[in-house]
Amino acid sequence: MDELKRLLSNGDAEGLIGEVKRLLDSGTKAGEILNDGLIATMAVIGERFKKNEIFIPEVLISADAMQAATKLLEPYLAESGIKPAGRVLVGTVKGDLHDIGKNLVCMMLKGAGFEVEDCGIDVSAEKFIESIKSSGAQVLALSSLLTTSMPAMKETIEGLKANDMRDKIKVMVGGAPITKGFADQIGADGYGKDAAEAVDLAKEFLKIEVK
Ligand code: B12
Repeated sequence: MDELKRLLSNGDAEGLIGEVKRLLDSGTKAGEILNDGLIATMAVIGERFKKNEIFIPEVLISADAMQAATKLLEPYLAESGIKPAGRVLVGTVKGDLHDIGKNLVCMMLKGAGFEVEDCGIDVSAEKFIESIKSSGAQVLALSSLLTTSMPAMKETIEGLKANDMRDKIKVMVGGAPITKGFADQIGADGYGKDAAEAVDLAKEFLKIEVK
């Protein structure tokens, strides 16, 4: 498992895939590879990112490698009946096309074992509501990078209320111009300053122990 951790930390996708295959062949359980190997390492990467010890490019490279390795494990995990930590719907709100931070949030959530549905960019309140209904997500993560798109976060929360859905889903907001004060003001359940905090919030919402 040490080699797997090293390869993921270095973002070596090819090496990581080879190591995951080797571990599976040698009888290591897919759940063990996911939880003790990949997720545990992504948590360390998230912490280092939070402390500014590593930066976005490194996180993106490791997150990509993690996604490739997770894909490989998917059929085994489905077989062993391991349940995902919860389902999160993620999107950049209406009027906003920025998606780098939103993609990072998706990747870190996936890395932490959440099932993630990415609604994309420029997503209207109506589209979010439709997607919540069809996906049964427990958490909604909204991203905004423009001061002009911030009101769309409020509109989305108002839309949930109008559809009697507000108490059925936890809402977190984030993005460069967003603050805790703004999140409180629009009635969001939480604000995260980075992708690692998005994971902490999702765990908190779903009462999963934060390591
Ligand atoms: C890259 C970029 C672009 C790219 C976007 C490419 C893409 N695929 O996303 C392009 C060139 C397309 C672009 C376009 C525009 N941009 Co621009 N863009 C940026 C820039 C330089 C970087 C943004 C970025 O990706 N940062 C890196 C990511 C990783 O950080 P992040 O998004 O903040 O995400 C992190 C956290 O915020 C958090 N997070 C993000 N979302 C969420 C969600 C949740 C739930 C949580 C918990 C956390 C979280 O986690 C992430 C990881 O840590 C910023 C400058 C800046 N400093 O932010 C300007 C900036 C956001 N853009 C700006 C502007 C004005 C525009 C344009 C209007 C320019 C124009 N005149 O056309 C257009 C708008 C288009 C539109 N309708 O959206 C302004 C906004 C100013 C304002 N007050 O609103 C900025 C601040 C630049 C500036 N200083 O003027 N832009």
